[in-house]
Amino acid sequence: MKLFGGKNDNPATPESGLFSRMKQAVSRTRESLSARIETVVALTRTVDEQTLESLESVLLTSDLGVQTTNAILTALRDRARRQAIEGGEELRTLLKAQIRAILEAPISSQSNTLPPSDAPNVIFLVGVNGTGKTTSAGKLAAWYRAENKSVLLCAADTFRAAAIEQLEVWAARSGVEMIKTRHGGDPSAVLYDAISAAKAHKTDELIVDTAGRLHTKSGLMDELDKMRRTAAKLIPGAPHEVLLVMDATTGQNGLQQARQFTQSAGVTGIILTKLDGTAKGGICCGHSPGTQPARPLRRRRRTNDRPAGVFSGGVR
Ligand SMILES: Nc1nc2c(ncn2[C@@H]2O[C@H](COP(=O)(O)OP(=O)(O)OP(=O)(O)O)[C@@H](O)[C@H]2O)c(=O)[nH]1
Ligand SMILES: [Mg+2]
Repeated sequence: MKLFGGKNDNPATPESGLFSRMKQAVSRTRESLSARIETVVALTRTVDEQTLESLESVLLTSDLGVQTTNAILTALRDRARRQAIEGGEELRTLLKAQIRAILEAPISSQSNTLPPSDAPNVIFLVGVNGTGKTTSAGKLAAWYRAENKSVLLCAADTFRAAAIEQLEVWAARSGVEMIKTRHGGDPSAVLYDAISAAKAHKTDELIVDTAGRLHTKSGLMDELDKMRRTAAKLIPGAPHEVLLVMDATTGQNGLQQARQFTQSAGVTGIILTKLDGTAKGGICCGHSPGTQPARPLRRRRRTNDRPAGVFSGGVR
């Protein structure tokens, strides 16, 4: 079975293939959080302190984090003091409203810029080792292809053995071209070539796969900075998106990762991977001072149907 289907598959029906499978995959995480909440709500006749404590424990063990859980519980307790919460049904409605308010809060700081209409949208995928950057580059390429966009992949992970070949497989699966250099080559040089090619061919989306790096290693973070400067020199405002690829099973530790990458790499959004595993998903709503929760990735053309599991505007 082909993961993405052939390049001639009808792009008008992406739901039938990859995307319905992606929705299915992440549903386990959604069900895990909902099912846990449901166990509290379903048994609730009257909402008392004991109910709220049970709910608190569910939210904490679902990776929402202490600050977010506190914010939700404070609002619920406040409401219960002013006007009794009638029962499980009302508690569910209030909780839903709380979580929605967190996810829909306006993004406070800089938002990713849109590229000029004749320039490629340059997307960097960054993150620590093994989170799913290359896999996500392949998935994004397939997603844009299904939307009839022209896509170019840039193999800027010249560090890890076989990284270039790995992306090459994804490029072939998605039916898109790829620009590469030799193993050990300068990532900024291959990026320069890729942007030049994307500009010359008026490519819509340039997706740049970068090497995994620890956010604590300044030399490696400097390399990312050099890539950002190279992109900006060729297209003012580029990269237009820097997506931090995070393994959802990382749980709350991911926040620290996100904060540091945001500071030094100008992250504009987050891709949460491995939601098909044991991730509880609460990290999507997790936030603390100086950060914001993840939200569905905004589309350049202002529509609203990215593949499930992709989030943007995450931690700022
Ligand atoms: N279950 C699951 N596995 C995934 C997902 N995304 C990536 N993987 C797996 O995670 C492993 C690492 O994925 P890569 O895409 O190579 O990760 P990377 O961030 O590019 O890794 P480095 O380049 O080495 O830093 C591979 O075995 C992938 O198949 C996902 O959403 N779900
Ligand atoms: Mg990789």
